[in-house]
Amino acid sequence: MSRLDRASVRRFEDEGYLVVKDLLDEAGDIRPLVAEYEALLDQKATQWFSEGRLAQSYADLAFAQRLTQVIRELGDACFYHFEISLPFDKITDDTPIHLGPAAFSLLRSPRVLDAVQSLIGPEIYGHPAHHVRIKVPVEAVKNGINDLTGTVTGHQDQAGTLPEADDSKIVTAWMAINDATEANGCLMVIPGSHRGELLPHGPLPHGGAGIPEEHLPAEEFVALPIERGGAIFLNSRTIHRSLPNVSDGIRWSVDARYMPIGRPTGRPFFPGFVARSWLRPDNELHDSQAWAQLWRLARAKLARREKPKFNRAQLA
Ligand SMILES: O=C(O)CCC(=O)C(=O)O
Repeated sequence: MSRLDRASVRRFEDEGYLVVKDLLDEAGDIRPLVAEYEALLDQKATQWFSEGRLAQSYADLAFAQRLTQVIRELGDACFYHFEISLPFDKITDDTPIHLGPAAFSLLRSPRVLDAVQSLIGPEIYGHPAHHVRIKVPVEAVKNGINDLTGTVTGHQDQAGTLPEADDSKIVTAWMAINDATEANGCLMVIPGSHRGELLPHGPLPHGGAGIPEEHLPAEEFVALPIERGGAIFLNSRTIHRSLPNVSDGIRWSVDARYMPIGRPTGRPFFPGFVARSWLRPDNELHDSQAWAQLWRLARAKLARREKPKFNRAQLA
């Protein structure tokens, strides 16, 4: 059981975020995901080398260096092959997405769901906004502002959904797959900012989208370094960001969102799933193949329709 104690729940409510050390299970949550990604990178690098897109397959490099070299050569758009969600734009039948069993299993981690249950109750819907982010050293990316592989500008997650979800009580669980440090671009928050309104979001002068400088509150961002296996929970109005990775390693995280079952997700074109239900346990989705199929169907539908409006600012 990884339920949160009352003091932690109160801290989350007061501050709009909560840091929980050692939440993930090394054997059950982290190692299967790492192994899945090592195999995926091996498959992709081998394929891209055989297609003449990479100078080498870099099979002798460790995961972090190999991914960094692949992104250095191909650009960060290749990271969509490692991402567990679809982009908002230009979706075709071939748009890459990774729908592996270990990724789905992490979204259903009982330890994460126990903590989420302490925040929103036992009827838990897995919101479709979930991402794998691997921030590579800033020197390896031409476009440093990329919310999967680089800098993430200040924003509130509420801006990433349609207004219909404003009362859906969506909670973000940000999970550290390796140590997140100030040097490699850990998450940063403005404590208490969830008590304010949803601020304007839009394209920013130096790239990306988020809250324009003039609308950011005067309070400082606080860095939240956290070790592998830890998690940070965020209220959907907590302002957060992350800075460039100036280390020579990677920063690897998975962020998922959860909400009470039966409310609008604010992302109606992407599929969610029942993660936990005490009332109707039969509705829980346990099968990663079925989850993958939901995403493939969504992709096929989106490839055949006009670009829908996903959110207010086209932010993740
Ligand atoms: O991981 C990051 O750097 C940013 C994460 C984020 O913006 C989110 O989880 O909403």
